[in-house]
Amino acid sequence: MDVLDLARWQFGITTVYHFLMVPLTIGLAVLVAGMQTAWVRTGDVKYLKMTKFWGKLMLVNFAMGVVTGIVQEFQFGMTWSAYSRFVGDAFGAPLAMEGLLAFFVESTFLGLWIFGWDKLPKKVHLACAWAFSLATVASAYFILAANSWMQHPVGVELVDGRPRLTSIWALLTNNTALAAIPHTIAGCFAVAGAFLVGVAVWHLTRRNEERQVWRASLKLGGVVGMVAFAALAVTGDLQGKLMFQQQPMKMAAAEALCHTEQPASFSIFAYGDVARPDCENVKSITVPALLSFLAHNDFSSEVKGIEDLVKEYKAKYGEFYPVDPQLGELSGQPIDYVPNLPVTYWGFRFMIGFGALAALAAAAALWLTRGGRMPSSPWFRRAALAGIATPFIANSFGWIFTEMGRQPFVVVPNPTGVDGVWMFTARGVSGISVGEVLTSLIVLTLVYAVLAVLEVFLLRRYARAGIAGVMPPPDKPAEKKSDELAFAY
Ligand code: HDD
Ligand code: HEB
Ligand code: HEB
Repeated sequence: MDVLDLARWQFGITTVYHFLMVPLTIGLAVLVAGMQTAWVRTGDVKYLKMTKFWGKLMLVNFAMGVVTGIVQEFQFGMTWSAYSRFVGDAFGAPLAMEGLLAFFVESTFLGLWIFGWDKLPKKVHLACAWAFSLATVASAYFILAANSWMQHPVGVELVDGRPRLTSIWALLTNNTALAAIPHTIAGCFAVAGAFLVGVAVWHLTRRNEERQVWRASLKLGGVVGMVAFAALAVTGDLQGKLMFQQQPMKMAAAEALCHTEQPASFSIFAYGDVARPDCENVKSITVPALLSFLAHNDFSSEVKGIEDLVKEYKAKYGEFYPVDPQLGELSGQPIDYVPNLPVTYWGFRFMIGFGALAALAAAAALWLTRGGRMPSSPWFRRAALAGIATPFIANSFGWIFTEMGRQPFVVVPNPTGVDGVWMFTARGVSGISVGEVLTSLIVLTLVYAVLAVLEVFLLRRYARAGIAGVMPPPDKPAEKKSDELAFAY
């Protein structure tokens, strides 16, 4: 493996890992603020217990999210310095906004929330919860605006071979971003919903305590999970339509659509050698004309296949990489414009498939527990716990598809944008040695593995402790005091 491969693996591993924490933080933060609102409005102690219990899990996960985020940010400078120089003038701005605005607001109000339980007026304290959770959403907005700019650069001019921002507004209202943000946030709620259902079912089937709290959590999680999936379908459809215009190769790759079709059929299951871009041996079970509909909202339009797109790309962006030692093994070699087909094809289907599974699991949990029922089979508990994983998996595949589908570009050319604002991934990597990347790859993977173990250990521990772990019964005031300190860390 050369520097490029290692650097890509490193970014992929660390960032997929970061995105295990992110959706749980965002989804839980908003739901916890909602629970606290319910408590302030009704005075029902059930909601207070929910706020404290889920709030604590959110805090543990948030801490991990921050650590994993900080560690992976180093990579921009370390392994992707050429890329960072290229994009710096364009999306340094949203990233700075993320850091300054979102992170300061996040941490300030989170601090006030943690320490303010008995000190701040109830409503002010509640406002802190909302300020914090909305700040996590704002931070998602900025970082997704940056990522969307890589997928579809807008709002820049080319100065001395580098894009320079002309309009921050264009960047923040990039249609790619406006579609990706609700899709991603809905994915966060899918994660939080499944988490609530899984943990609540665990408690309901094991112990006979605090049933009201767990019932309410289960219901909330189930409903949120189902609504989230509906929102994912609507926003995903929008993104699909944009992608046909903005990154036609990514969509052709998602479908392993080798030859241009009119009308184009949607592939459900392909078998044979999906990895071969000429599609010699690929057979596929298809729904006629559905792909045309996904792309253009009608059942007859043409969708371009990989073959034709490769020709177009070659004509526009060249057949060979320039001869340049910085490009390593790729120097002077033909440019492969086809993304990794098995990954994009199956990544797209796993995203949708695991998401659908999460929605089905949510619906099943609601149905099986309707009207006070509670299945006693251990399978119900196991299935609910396994269900926690499904939206995490869907999210990971969504990103893997999105990020690997844009190869070989790290900044994808905008078909209607300024000429020259694009960059090959091979061009973005730092001029460092294999040994250096290998070292950071191994160190980071180990650090993240340790963090993963710690995260699971802590979440399990606090999830099992239940309500007594955050709010001991009122008849034991002495314990209450020490526990509050523990809650405040
Ligand atoms: Fe993130 C924390 C950096 C992708 C959402 N991230 C976090 C921190 C850093 C980063 C330095 C700690 C300080 C802070 O809270 O701001 N994040 C990155 C980098 C990314 C990235 C370099 C991409 C390569 N992050 C990313 C995405 C999203 C978030 C795509 C949302 C959709 N990040 C957050 C968050 C965090 C956070 C919700 C997540 C977990 C957490 O806070 O608990 O604000
Ligand atoms: Fe990214 C890469 C995922 C976000 C930037 N990524 C990458 C990869 C993956 C990912 C898997 C690898 C691919 C290849 O190579 O093929 N992402 C991801 C996820 C997320 C993300 C999961 C969530 C967290 N990104 C992001 C953002 C940004 C980015 C936000 C910006 C800002 N990426 C990036 C870069 C890279 C990546 C720069 C490197 C280059 C390449 O292409 O690779
Ligand atoms: Fe998704 C991405 C569609 C579901 C998560 N998505 C994506 C894309 C598309 C889609 C088209 C790409 C974009 C670009 O690249 O630009 N989806 C879709 C559809 C569906 C879905 C159609 C059906 C319903 N998803 C889903 C789910 C989930 C997801 C369920 C989870 C849970 N995705 C995702 C993510 C991503 C995606 C995370 C990445 C980011 C963005 O947004 O971009």
